[in-house]
Amino acid sequence: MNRFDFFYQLGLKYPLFQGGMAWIADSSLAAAVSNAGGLGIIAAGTAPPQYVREQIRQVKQLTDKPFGVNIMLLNEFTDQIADLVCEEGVKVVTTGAGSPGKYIKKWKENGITVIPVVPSVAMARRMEKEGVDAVIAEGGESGGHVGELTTMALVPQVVDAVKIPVIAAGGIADGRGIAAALMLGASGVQLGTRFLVAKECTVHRNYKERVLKAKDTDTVVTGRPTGHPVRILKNKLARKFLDLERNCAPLEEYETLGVGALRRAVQEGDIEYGSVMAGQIAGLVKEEKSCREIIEELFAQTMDCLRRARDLETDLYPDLADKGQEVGQ
Ligand code: TUI
Repeated sequence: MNRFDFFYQLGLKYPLFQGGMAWIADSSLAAAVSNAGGLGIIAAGTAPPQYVREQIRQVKQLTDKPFGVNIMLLNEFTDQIADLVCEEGVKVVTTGAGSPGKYIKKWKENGITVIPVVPSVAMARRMEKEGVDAVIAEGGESGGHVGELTTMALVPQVVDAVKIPVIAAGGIADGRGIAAALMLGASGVQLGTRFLVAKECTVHRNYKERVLKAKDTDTVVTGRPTGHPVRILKNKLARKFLDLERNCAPLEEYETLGVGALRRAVQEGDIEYGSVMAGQIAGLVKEEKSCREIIEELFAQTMDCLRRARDLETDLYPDLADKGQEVGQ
């Protein structure tokens, strides 16, 4: 067993998942990622069950490769979607924004590989005990709903705490990030922001352009007082959210401001008053490419980094390297 076997057993060419971005990760994006050798994921987000079912049926038409469904546990239809993935024969389910505890048994009985996002060691341990197959350790650099810890701090602590595979997410958009995640002990990675600007991503053109022109400091976390902090690109909506925080506004006002905001940005292209979710790594994302080009470039860069890491060893300890040569190692 090597640490990538988990992904090969799922039928993937690369240890890479595409993030389940609500209203964005549809059958078009998921099929393109799966066809390129990663795991494409359809996001249920806050959508009704019928939408999710349609997307699942469409993705089956577009690829014969494995794909997954991400279930966002704050969705009011979660119970129905949890059943629907069993009915539709989905092979992999990832979850976000809560604990999938009560669904795990049924999913496992239906042969589903269950992989929750965990924001802490405690949650990772709990999920392992409840029988999940792997965890996604997602740092707060990521876009959308975020935890407190950074990827750099979270991943190695989760790796030490559990025996199941750990997939790193948050702040990764190129091969350097992937190589770093592997160095932290992760078995694979999940990327969202990089795929926002994939050719096959159907998000509104304005959203893509906004991500392409983002710089490092352009994201901000909003909605902390609600207990559901969300990282978005700075715009008029973000400023309004921050005003609410400054004025200690009642929680209902966040709700009013947030309702439909993501959909407004994704579908209507309203990038001023809509919620433009993206991770801190958006500043690194400069080119629209196909999913295949993105994924092949990512792993070419990763291999390059890993080869350079070998050179670093001798750069760091030249004496040891000389000694190694002397004894013919
Ligand atoms: O879920 C995400 N990212 C998301 S979901 C989303 S849709 C949305 N829209 C409006 C408001 C809120 C969400 C947009 N982006 N990432 C995975 C993730 N899960 N990040 C953090 C967590 C998490 C947090 C707490 C997972 C489990 C958890 O457990 C708490 C507990 O103990 O139950």
